This record gives sequence, C-alpha cells and structure tokens, in this order.
Amino acid sequence: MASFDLAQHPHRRFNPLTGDWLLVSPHRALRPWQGQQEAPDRSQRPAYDPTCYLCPGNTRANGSVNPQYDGTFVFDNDFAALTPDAPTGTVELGSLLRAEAESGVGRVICFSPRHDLTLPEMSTADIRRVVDVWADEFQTLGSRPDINYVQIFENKGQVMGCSNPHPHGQIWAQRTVPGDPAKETVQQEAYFQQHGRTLLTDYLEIELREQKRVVLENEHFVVLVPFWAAWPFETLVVPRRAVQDITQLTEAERDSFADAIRRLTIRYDNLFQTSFPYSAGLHQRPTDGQDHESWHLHMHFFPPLLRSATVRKFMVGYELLANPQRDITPEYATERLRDLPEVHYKQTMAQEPA
Ligand code: H2U
Ligand code: ZN
Repeated sequence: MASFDLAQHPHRRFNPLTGDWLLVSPHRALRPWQGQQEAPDRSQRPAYDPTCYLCPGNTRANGSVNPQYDGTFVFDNDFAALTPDAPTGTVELGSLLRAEAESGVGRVICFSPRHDLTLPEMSTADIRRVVDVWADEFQTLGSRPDINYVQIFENKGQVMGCSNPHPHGQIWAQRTVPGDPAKETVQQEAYFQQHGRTLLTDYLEIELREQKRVVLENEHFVVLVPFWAAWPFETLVVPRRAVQDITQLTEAERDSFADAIRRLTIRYDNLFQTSFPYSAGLHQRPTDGQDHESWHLHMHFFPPLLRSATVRKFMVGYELLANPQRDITPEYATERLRDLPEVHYKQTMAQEPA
C-alpha cells in the first residue's frame, strides 16, 4: 500500500484553536478543475443610493438620519440582537432546562460613504480607518463592566445573509464569552501553560518554514489557509507579534493589517471574478478583566464559495451530523489563492474593451 500522503489520502486534521477535528477527502477533488464557468461580474452600483439605509444623509428604519459622513460611521444597531438594559435572571428546571438572561450591545460600522465599494476596492488608507474604528470600538465596549466579549465581524454578500451591499460590518458585544472564542480561550491557555509561547506564535513559525499554506505576507502580518481549514478558501490573518487585542497593534502594525486585508480580499474577488462573499471577524481576548497573556489576536475569513461564483459549499449531511469535511485540500486552496493577481479584476477590466 502507498504511504500516507496528505494530498491524496482521506485523513482527519486537528484544529488546535478549537480542539475540533475535520475530515479531508482529497481524492474526491482529483477530478480536473473545470475552470471558470461564468462570465465575470461587471455590475456597478451607484456611488450613492437614495434608498440605502447606510448611505450618508439617508433615513434609517427607525427614523434616525445618518450624518454626511466622509470616512467611517458607527451607530447602535436599530434592531440589535442584544440590549444593555434587558432584565436579569435565570430559569432552571432541574439540571436539564437552563436559561439565563443575556445583555449586550449591537453596533453597525459603515466602512465607507461610497455605496459602490467593498473592502477590496477601497484604498489601504481607507481600510486603515476601519481598523482604527475596530480598535476604538473594542476599547470603548470592552472597558464596560457589563461587556466581557466583543465580537467584530463582517457579513459580505447575499448568500451570507447580508441585507445591504453598502460596505459595512457589525459588532455584537455581550456579558458572556460565546462558544468559539470560549473554546479558543481554553485551547490557547492550555498551550501557553505548557509551552510559554502563544499557540499562534508557534503555528506561524511552522507555516513560515513550510511555506505550503501561506497566501501572502507583509512586514507585520501573515495570511494563510490554516492546516485545519474547513471552508474551501478559508483563511486566517495573523499578526507576527503576539498581541491579545487590536488596541495593542502599533501604527505600523495597523497599516500592515489593512494591507493584508486589502490584498487578501482582492485575491478573493479575483478567484471567481465576482464580489466574493464571506463571513469574517476578529477573535481577540475576552474583556472580562482577566489577564489573557495566552491570547493571540487573529481574523478569520469563512467564505462559502467552492468551485465558481455559483457553486457553494453547504455544511449538510455528514457535516451537520458528524464534523466538517472538505475535498479541496488547504494546500491546493493556497496555491489557487497565491497564483492570483493583487490588482482587482474590475480595475483590470476597466483598461480593456468589454
Ligand atoms: P447585515 O450585515 O446583516 O446586513 O446587517 C445590517 C444591520 O443593520 C442589521 O443588523 C441593521 C440591521 O439590524 N439596521 C439598522 O440598524 N438600521 C436600519 O435602518 C436598517 C438595518
Ligand atoms: Zn449605501
């Protein structure tokens, strides 16, 4: 029998950040790449949409009027999933039926006044302003006694349930530490106790040596397809220096972060020449007042597209019942992402005849 080869044979991979496992079935992806199946998406939105509830000067659903902002704009979500003043209390029916009140804050962040842009079409300087807003919001929300975790994220594209194409993200900040960040806290803490270094410091060292899953690097950040990635083109954006949260990044590191986000999202759009949908978000230390030396800030990108702009991955069947599974190996996904240009395809097309 042939010796075990990650590129050919079915195997399980361990996710050290969550402690979960993933099934990889590379042989199922051996069928040849079909190449691009759809025409590039050339659609353009207007720079200003009078019906958009996020554009400057427009009225939102609750009657508030947005200012004539020219950079970023942050407001309390008018339909927040969590509110700060919810009644407290618990319900327990034996040990099996348990509930407890939860409180928190929802914020919406407009990345740009321009309705027609997305992160990959914004300048590095403008993305840097978004990074600064994330840091300010983390600082303000995280220092509240009633907030112990701040989840900053972006849903991009209709398939991800995003209700409006205007470039924006959200923050849900709450009293308890939710599931995945809680798992990552436990895992990183255990690793740090044992090794005295953060889990992602050591992980980065391996990836930089191996160079099999690194998509791009700059002075302070590395973008890679994690060894345990569950989504076809899932990536992790990691600062080289172990910082626990975004407020600890230096000016130069914040610039690097913006550069990494821009270059990665351009590659995503270029992959299927479409506005690439994803859910992305920062993972950082809980703001519960405890020392979280073991935490290493990072940003996850979870994109659902699989083979083209219309063929997407669903977590169904085995994945709903057992654990995530993938056909395209993380190493192959890295090659695909690495081969793409860092000039946005719409910009390239603008120079060419239609
Ligand atoms: P999506 O990224 O899921 O589309 O989120 C947009 C958010 O904007 C959503 O959470 C909020 C919704 O509650 N929103 C307002 O706060 N005011 C509005 O007038 C419309 C939408
Ligand atoms: Zn708009």
